Amino acid sequence: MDEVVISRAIVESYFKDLLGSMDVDVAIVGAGPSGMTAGYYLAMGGIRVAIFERRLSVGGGMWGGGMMFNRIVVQSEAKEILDELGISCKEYQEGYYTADAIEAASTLCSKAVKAGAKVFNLLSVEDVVIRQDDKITGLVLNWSAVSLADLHVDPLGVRAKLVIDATGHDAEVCRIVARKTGIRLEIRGEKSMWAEVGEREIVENTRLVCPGLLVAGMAVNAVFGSPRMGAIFGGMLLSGRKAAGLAMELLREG
Ligand code: 48F
Repeated sequence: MDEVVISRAIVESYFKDLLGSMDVDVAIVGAGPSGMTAGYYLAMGGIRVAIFERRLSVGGGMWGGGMMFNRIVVQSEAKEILDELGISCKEYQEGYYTADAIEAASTLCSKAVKAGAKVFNLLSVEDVVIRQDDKITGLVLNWSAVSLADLHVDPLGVRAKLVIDATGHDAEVCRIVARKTGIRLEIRGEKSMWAEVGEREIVENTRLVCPGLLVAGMAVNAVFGSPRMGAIFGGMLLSGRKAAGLAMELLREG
C-alpha cells in the first residue's frame, strides 16, 4: 500500500469534481430533503448540478424524523416520489404514509448522487455573486471549518445559471440577498405550526424569487411567512421536484 497513491487518488478525484462544478447550470445550497430531491430531478434531466452542504452529513433534518423518532410521514400527493425513488412506505390511514427516516434520507441521497448530482459537504455558502445589481450569478464558498475556527480566510466564487436556496428554516441565501444586495426581497419569517397550510403553501410558493434565484423546501415558508409543519415531508419532496422543473424551464428559455 502506498500512502502517496492513496492521497493523490483522493485529491485528484475530488478536485476533478470541484473544478467541474465551478461553472454549472444549477447550484443548490443545502443537502436536506428539498435540495436533494431538486438535485435528483435536475440530474435525471441531464442538467449539470452541484449541491453545497455545510455539514459533514447530507440529508438535513430528515434523519431524526419527528422529535428523534426516526419515522417520517408523507401524504398521498407525494407518495409517487417515494415510489420513484424506491423508498418503502406503509399506509397508516387513508392519505398518510409512514417511512423509515434512515431509509428515506439515505436512499434520496444515494439516488441524487447516482443520477449525477455532485455533492460537496463541509462547504458553506457565505455570500452570492451578483451582476447588474439584480441578478444572482453564483455563490461564494468557504470551508465550514473556517467559520467554526473563526479564521479570517477569503472564500472562492463559483458560477451558476441558477441558484436554489434549499437551506431550510433559516432561508440563508435569501436572507443574504435581502441584506447585502439592492434586490428587494422581503423575508416574512416562518409562522407557528399548521401542517395543512404549511404543506400547501410550501409547494405553491416554490418559485423564482429574483433573477437567478429559486427557493425550495422550508426556506420557502420562511420567505413567504407560512407555517411550519413538523415531521411530514411530502411538501419538501414536492417543493424540490417543483424547483427542479421550474429551473429546467428557465434554462430552456435561456
Ligand atoms: O433543514 P433541511 O432539512 O431543509 P429542507 O430540505 O427540509 C426541512 C426538513 O428537514 C424539516 C421540516 C420538515 O417538516 O421542517 O426541517 O427544507 O436542510 C437544509 C440543509 O441546508 C444546509 C443545512 O446544513 C442543512 O443540511 N445549509 C444551511 N445553510 C447553509 C447550508 C449554507 N449557508 N451553506 C451550506 N449549507
